[in-house]
Amino acid sequence: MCEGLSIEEIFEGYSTFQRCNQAPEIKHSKEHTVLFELPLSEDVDVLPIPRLNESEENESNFEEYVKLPFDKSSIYYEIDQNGEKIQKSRWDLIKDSLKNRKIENSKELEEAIKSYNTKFAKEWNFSALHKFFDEELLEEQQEQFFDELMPKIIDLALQLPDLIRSIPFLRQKRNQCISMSKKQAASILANAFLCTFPNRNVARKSTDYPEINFSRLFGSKSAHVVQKIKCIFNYFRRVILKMPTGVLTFQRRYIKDFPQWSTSDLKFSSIKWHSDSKGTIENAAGMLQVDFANRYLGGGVLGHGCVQEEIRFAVCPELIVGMLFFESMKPDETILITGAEIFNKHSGYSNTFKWEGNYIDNTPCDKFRRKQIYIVAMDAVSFHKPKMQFEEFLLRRETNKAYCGFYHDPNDIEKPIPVATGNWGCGAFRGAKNLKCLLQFIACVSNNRNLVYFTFGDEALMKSMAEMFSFLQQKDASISQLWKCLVTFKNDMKCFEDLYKYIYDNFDIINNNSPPETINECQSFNEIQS
Ligand code: AR6
Repeated sequence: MCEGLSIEEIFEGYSTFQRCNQAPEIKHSKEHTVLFELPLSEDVDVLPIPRLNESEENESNFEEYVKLPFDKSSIYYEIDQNGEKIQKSRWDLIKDSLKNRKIENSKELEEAIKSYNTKFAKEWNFSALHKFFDEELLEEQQEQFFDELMPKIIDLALQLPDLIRSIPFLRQKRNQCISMSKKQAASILANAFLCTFPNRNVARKSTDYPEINFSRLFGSKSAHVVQKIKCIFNYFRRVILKMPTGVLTFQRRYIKDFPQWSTSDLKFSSIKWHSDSKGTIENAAGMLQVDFANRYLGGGVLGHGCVQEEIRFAVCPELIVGMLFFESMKPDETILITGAEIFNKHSGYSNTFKWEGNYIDNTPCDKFRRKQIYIVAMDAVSFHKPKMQFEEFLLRRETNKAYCGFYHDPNDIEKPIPVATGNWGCGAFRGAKNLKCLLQFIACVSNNRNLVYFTFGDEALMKSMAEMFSFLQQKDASISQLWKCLVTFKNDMKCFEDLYKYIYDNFDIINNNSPPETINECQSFNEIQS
C-alpha cells in the first residue's frame, strides 16, 4: 500500500550523473583523511594501495588519533625468572596468542583473546559465541571454521600495521571525513572481532566513543545475538573469499546555523513525497537512507540491541567500522557513510531477527569506487516523558537534527537525492509518529529534497500522514505556518493522536491570529531525560 507520487515520479528529472554525485570528493586535505593512495588504479580489480606516510607523532596523540593495537605505547608487564617486572609489547603478545598456536574451538579462541585482555578475563563471558558453535554448527563445520576461516581472520587482523598507520578520531563539532579501502575496513573489523583495540573496553558512560571490541556481543544472552554473529561470520567468509576492491567514506557533519522555523516561508508544495506501508529503508535504492541512530553510532549492535540501527549494522558490517572513530553525536551533528554494502539477507525484527543467508549487493559504484549507498545516522531524543516532545525547544532540536541529516548545500548544482526515512525516534525512543513525519517533512522542504516515508506496516499512519501532507500542499502552507500549529498544540493536547485534528481545526485561525505564546526554553535535555 502506498500514497502520494510513485517512486518513478519522485525520481523524475534526476540524471544518473546526479544520483552518483552525492558524497564528498575523495582528495587528501586537512578535513579529509584518505587512507589509500590517489589516484586509484583504473583497473577496478586492483586493490587500493594503503597510504602509510602519516607522521609518527599521530600515534601518540590519543586525543586526536585512535590508539591502534600495534601502538608502541601499548604494553603489558611480565615477571621474568628472577622475579623482575619486564615490559613487553602488547602487539607481540597478540601475535603470539593468535598465531603461534592453533585455535581449534571457541573455548581456545576465548582463552587467546583473554590472554591479551587479562584485566577483563574474569568479567568477560563468551557464552553467545560458544552457543553459536555448539548449537548452530555441526562438528565438521566447526572444524572447517577453525581450520580455514579462523586463521584467515587472524591474518587479516595482523595485517593492520601494513594497511593503516594512523586514524584520526572524528570529533564533535568538526566537519571531517575519513575514506578507506574495504580491505582496511575488513582488517579493522577483524581486530574488533578479536578484541585487540586497547583502551576501549571500559563502560560506555566513561568514554564518549562507541564500543568497538566484540567482547560484549560474544557474551550477550539474547537469542538474536547468535543471528548477528552469523552475519559477521558471513561477512568475513565473503571478504576472505574475495576481498572487495571498493572504498568507503565516513563523514561527520556539523551545522552551526539553522533556519528559523517560525519565520520560514518555504512551501510544502515545493517537494514531492511518497509514503509506503510495505517497503523498508535499506531497500530504497538511490536514496539517502536514514539510520535511526543512537548518539553513539551503532547503538547496541555489539550488545543485545536489535532494532533498526542494529539490524542495519549487522547486515552491513562495514558500518561497524565507524564505531572505532566517531565521537558521540551532539544535537547539531549527524554522520554520513557512503559505500557500505549489504552482505546479509535477514528476516524478522528484534527478538525474531534471523540471518537468512548471503546477499550480493549489486549497487553500482561512483567514480571513487564507492557503492552508491548513502546512509545518514541521526539520533532522535529518547523521550522518557513523551509529552515533552511538543515543547518548542524539543521540536526545534528534532527538526534541526533532521535538517542536519538531510542537509544539501544550496550552492551545489547537483540535485539532492530523495530521503528514505520512516518512524525515526518512534520505537525505542518513544517519539510520536504523527509528529516526527511532519518534522522530517519540514527538514526535507528546507533542503529541497523529495521524501519517501516507510511506515513499517502502519497503514493508518500512512493514510493519515498522506492526508496531512496533501492538506499542507493544497493550502500552499509554509513551514512557519505549520510550526505555529505545532508549538501551540501542547496547550490543547489531551493525547498525541489529536495533533492532526488540532491542525485541521486551527490552521486558519492560528495563521490569521496573533503569534503563539513564547515557550520557556530553559529546561535542559538532561532534565527532560531524567
Ligand atoms: N525500515 C523502515 N522503518 C523501520 C525499519 C526499516 N528497516 N525498521 C524499523 N522501522 P527504532 P528509534 C520503524 O526503534 O526509536 C536503537 O537501539 C519501526 O516502526 O530502531 O529512533 C538505536 O541504536 C520502528 O518502531 O528507532 C537507538 O539507541 C521505528 O522505525 C534507538 O534504537 C523506530 O525504530 C533509536 O530508537
